[in-house]
Amino acid sequence: LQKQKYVVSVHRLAHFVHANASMARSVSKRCTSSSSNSHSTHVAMDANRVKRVSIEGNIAVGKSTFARLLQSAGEDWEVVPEPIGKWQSIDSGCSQTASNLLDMMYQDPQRWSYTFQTNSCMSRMRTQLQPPPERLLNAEGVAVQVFERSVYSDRYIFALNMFQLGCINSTEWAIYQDWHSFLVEQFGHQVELEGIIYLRAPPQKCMERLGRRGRMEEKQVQLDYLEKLHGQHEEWLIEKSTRLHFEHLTRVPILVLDAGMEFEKYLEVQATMITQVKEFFSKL
Ligand code: DCM
Ligand code: MG
Repeated sequence: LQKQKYVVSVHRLAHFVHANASMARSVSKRCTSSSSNSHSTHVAMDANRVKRVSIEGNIAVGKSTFARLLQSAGEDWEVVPEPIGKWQSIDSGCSQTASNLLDMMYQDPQRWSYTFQTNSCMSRMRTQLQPPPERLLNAEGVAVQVFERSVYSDRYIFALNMFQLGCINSTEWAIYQDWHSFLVEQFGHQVELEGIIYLRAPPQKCMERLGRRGRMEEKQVQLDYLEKLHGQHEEWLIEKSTRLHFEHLTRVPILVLDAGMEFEKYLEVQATMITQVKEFFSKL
């Protein structure tokens, strides 16, 4: 009886996932079903799935600028910005003023890094689960949802870096990794990516751009912090030496774009980047 109950609930879950997701995007062959005749339907549906790609890169490398460029270049693409506004304004319920967790984290990283990383990853999960807009579902060409960063950079760049710096202690790190793996596995195909674009630039360039954009919370950020984050990106996306915990992530294709140039200013550089992106998307 127990077993039967389990089977029923798995089927219910499968139905629930299907009913919800199929309205928005197709359910994958890798998702939940074990019955062989639904397999072919899922394979066929998978081909129609809106592709999901994240833009990764150091702080102030130009992700938002690049995202705007993408948004204006492709009608079948939707850019989903990083939910940074939420981290700057946490509604604490009881007090009148919202707290700025981004600022608290930079002011006192030992105290607030774990809390910040929990909150940023949680809000990112929500963002990454957002169904694509209607127009992408009816797109003629390759429809792509482009996310500014992902639950993977949250863990393998920022949280890992904070742990290595000693701002997240080993107990917090164990807890973080535990719920992160649990959530990613639970949501499965819904949070998987089909591709990653890595905007790569020397940390010194990012430092200049960070100074220019002048975000109040980032005033104390030093070059050596950006160098560490650069190293994390290189280890994950170029050297591939970061230990990953999700099999699909080890197979995701990566497009590396040189963001060392001031691409905001040069139309030819932008055009070349867009051509590379189009080619990359067409193969996903
Ligand atoms: N950030 C962080 N940890 C994360 C994600 C982001 O500390 N998991 C911080 C780095 C930047 C800001 O949030 O200060 C995002 O800015 P940007 O989009 O320019 O990288
Ligand atoms: Mg940004």
